[in-house]
Amino acid sequence: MTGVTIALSKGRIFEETAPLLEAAGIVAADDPERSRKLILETNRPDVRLIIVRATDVPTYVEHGAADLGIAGKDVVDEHGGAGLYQPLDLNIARCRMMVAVREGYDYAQKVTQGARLRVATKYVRTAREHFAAKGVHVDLIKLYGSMELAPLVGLADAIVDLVSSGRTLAANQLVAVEEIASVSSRLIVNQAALKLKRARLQPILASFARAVAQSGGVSVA
Ligand code: PRT
Ligand code: MG
Repeated sequence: MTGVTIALSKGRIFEETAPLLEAAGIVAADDPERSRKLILETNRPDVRLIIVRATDVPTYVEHGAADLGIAGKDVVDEHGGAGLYQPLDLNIARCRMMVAVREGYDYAQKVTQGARLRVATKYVRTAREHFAAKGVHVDLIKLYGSMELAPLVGLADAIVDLVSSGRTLAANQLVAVEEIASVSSRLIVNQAALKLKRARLQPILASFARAVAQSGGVSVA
């Protein structure tokens, strides 16, 4: 495919990316929330969008099935970033990666005692690196969703999860005890495509950068 393929997920990423795409002169022909199509044509004959699970975006871009992708820093870090160029923080879908425990659980004391914590999360790599850097021993339990349930039913002592408003934690009598990272969505680019399709990709990257700068964001590389 000589045109440009952009991978993104529906939901909050698509909603917050649509204005940036528009600023780059790219408008999807269908609404991914209504259409069941997984390949969306755009107003530009040389640009198409593919709709994939948020966690799969880096995989499509790494293998060159998509030239560009938009994914949360949480997802990119968990993937590891191999083969990906990350030129731009899009400053959208902002949230924080946090450690949370049940209200009343004395996290600080457990950690200083050198206790072995059971930590449930979808973000196993991120959690492993975080606790290793602190010198805290953890048993990691991989989950695919609803992490907030784990401490309530005794599956884990703590969770590592994303928090934005904090309402989900509060509704489940959990409290955030540590911030691991501030998260926003990143533009990711297949490194080979960047060389081979430079003429097509560079103007799109430049318009994204302009749109982000106008909305107050920052470039990271
Ligand atoms: O939902 P699905 O299982 O299909 O996939 P996904 O959860 O991977 O995708 P999606 O669309 O929910 O999230 C895509 C990206 O949005 C994530 O990778 C993050 O970078 C970003 N983002 C921003 C968030 C949130 N804010 C967020 N609050 N992703 C998830 N949440 C969840 C969080 O996991 C928790 O369960 O919302 C809940 C907490 O929200 P508050 O507002 O109650 O704190
Ligand atoms: Mg979700």
